[in-house]
Amino acid sequence: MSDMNAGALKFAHKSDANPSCDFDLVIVGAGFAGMYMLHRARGLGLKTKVFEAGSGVGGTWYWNRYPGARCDVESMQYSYQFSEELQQEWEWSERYSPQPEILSYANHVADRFELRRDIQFDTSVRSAVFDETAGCWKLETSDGEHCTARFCVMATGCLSTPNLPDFPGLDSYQGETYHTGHWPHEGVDFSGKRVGIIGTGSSAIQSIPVIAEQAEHLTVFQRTPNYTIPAHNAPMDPAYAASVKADYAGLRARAKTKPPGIDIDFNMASALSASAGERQKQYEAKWAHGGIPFMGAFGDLMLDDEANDTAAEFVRGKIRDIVNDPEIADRLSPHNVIGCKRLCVDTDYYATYNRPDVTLVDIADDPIECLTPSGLKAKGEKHEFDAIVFATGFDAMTGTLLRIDIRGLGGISLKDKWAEGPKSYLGLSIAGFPNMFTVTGPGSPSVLTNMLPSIEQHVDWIADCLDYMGQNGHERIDPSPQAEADWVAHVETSAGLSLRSTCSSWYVGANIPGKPRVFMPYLAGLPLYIEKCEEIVANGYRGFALR
Ligand code: NA7
Repeated sequence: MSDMNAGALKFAHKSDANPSCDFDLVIVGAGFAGMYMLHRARGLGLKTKVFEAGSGVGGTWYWNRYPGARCDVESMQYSYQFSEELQQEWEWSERYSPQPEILSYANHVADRFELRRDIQFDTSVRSAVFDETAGCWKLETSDGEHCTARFCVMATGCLSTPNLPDFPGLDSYQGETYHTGHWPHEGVDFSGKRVGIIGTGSSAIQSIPVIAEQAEHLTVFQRTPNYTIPAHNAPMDPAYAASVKADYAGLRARAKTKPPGIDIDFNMASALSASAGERQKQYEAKWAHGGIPFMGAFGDLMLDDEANDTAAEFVRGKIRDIVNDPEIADRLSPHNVIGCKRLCVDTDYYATYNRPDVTLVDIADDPIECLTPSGLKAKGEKHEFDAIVFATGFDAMTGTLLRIDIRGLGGISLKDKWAEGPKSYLGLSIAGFPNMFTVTGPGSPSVLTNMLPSIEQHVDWIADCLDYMGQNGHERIDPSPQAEADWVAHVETSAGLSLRSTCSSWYVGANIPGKPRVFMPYLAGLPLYIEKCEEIVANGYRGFALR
């Protein structure tokens, strides 16, 4: 069914290049990255196997089933573009897709391209060790199975290892507990229950209004208030969907020219040069449009504190307008840089605090003391709950990779190599770990962009590289330590140019105790990143040792 690789050259050397390996390629993870990698690998004729910890495809969208879970990128853009037939035939029902629909889409793709036969579900990879003599990656799975592969692609996702803080007394709590990132498949009915939720990040902001509708009482424990912009979600406008489909290639091409890889309007004018009236008009228009494009209101919002604060103050004004109790509105109002932590996109979040059955507890200066058998203790007060929801985020970008015992040349472990922060070349490969690739790894734009186009760009780059190696008889690829160090320095310099790197977010690992504080994603935007990737290829894979 593939219409992408119809004309692709077959991999010249296949497994006969190294008959001592069981597979040409092992892919870890069957989310959107792993699925597309498998599809491309098949087009190259590679003998490929995928290991997936879940019982189905979809990765993050398989696990994150909390009430209200929804993508914050519009449906028409949060989808694969590698197959024109696929993007023409799939119908999204809402402006922003809910999790179940994204998961249905992932399953549809798996069926349509017959991916399942090469995916082993319910299996995580425990270790991956490079055997220098055989030139194979040796993998061990959670079942104690072993296999070897010439190449290994880590498609392990950026938000796939939930963070459950080590609250004192955690085990003593007798009620139900849930983590937004690992939600029960059968769903949860909170009717008639007293529910506590810890955290006010994106997952909490999406789930709080929905849980509040159900629960007898909901208590929200907020450590840091967050900015959120209304989604104004609605059923998909058929005329809009048709207009996109009439020129899908045009939309995709425009998106590639924008830093976040999303076709949205950016006003490059300075907020500070505009009059107060012009600013208000522009922010109102962006608020009415909804979602992440709010940050495209002015060109200097992420460059200048004063400019940023004009947008922040606008949102604080909206909070004051929406929330009836001025004291609660004040508690909900963030005073850090807007857009520094990932901007949230919501449906009725602030208005939910007008409900008599919702309580906001500010724990900014007074952390949760402990969990108790019947609830938790905070600010000296005991709260009793039938259920506690941990909306406490993820060990993002590196957490999943570092849970696997990955060892490269000389037996060096990735954990040791990354002890002071992740180091990679292009976010795609790691010096000393030959023939291993990461999709949307640290050092790539990944989480700062629309993930699906970024995933496709990475996978295409990796697949083209494997093809090139096959055509040219190369056995091994490894970035040079110098090229890697230069890229790490470039990623760091780019981060320093934006206000985005100035706060304690999961982008810098601040949410995980002991995690090195390094701004992990590449901040210079997708267009520049693509340009650099292409330039490196055009120069004979500059920075890589190929042999
Ligand atoms: P986030 O954005 O990391 O949010 C986690 C929330 O949990 C955040 O409000 C944290 O407060 C809070 N948190 C974490 N640890 C604690 C402890 N120990 N005590 C109290 N509160 C805590 O994760 P999400 O799942 O909401 O969203 C992740 C991404 O998914 C999001 O950016 C989108 O890309 C989709 P903090 O802010 O650290 O003070």
